[in-house]
Amino acid sequence: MFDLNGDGDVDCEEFEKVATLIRQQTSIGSRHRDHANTGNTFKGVNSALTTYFFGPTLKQKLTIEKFLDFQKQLQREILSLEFQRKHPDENGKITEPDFTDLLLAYSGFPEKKKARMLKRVKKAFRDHGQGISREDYLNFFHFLNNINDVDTALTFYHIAGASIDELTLKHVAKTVAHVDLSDHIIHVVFTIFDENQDGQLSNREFIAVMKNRLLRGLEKPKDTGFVKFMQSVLKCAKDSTPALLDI
Ligand SMILES: [Ca+2]
Ligand SMILES: [Ca+2]
Repeated sequence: MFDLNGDGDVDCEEFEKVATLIRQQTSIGSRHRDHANTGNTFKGVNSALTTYFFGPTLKQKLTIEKFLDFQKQLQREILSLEFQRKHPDENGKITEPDFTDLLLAYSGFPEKKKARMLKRVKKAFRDHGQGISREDYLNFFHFLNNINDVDTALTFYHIAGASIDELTLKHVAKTVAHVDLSDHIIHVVFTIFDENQDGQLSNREFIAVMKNRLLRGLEKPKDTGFVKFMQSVLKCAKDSTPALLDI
């Protein structure tokens, strides 16, 4: 989309053209445009980003590899910030209830339902909580990033009549998302989502919810994927370096 002259890379001019166009057409974009009078937040982040993508003189080209690498780093960074906000202990772990809180943040559940889930987790791990490490956390969200493939795989399990117990989830994570989830984090996830306590997760109990979580509450139909991405950059920048906004 950005490569206007079709040479396989994106240069700064191409990037600016498309970014401007998107800003004019979307609701999030216009909200930032309206900020222009009061400080123009968007432009500040944008210039930091263009310098990163195209170098200090803006002469470099942006390759697909560089962009994908940036996206991967950005995702890790945002997740790490979320994790850090829960104040990990001296072993670098957060509590099971804190993990639950992070996971349910964008679920769109009614407060009552969230409270019920949190209560279940608090009760289950009150005396023998092992905590959740940053690696566990990143692994789990890597798994969630592949939730659509996981959904497809689980559908096949349904057709075969098999149940989605803890072992099945572990197996699907490994084969579909290529990630090793620890037994503990799987157990915590089951404690959170197994509403009817039958030891199995139905699609309604888990997958549908996690697809929402992935969207981070940004699922407004008018906004494109790029704006979601820019919104994440903005959130990331705002959370990490307030000074960046003053550029
Ligand atoms: Ca180009
Ligand atoms: Ca169940």
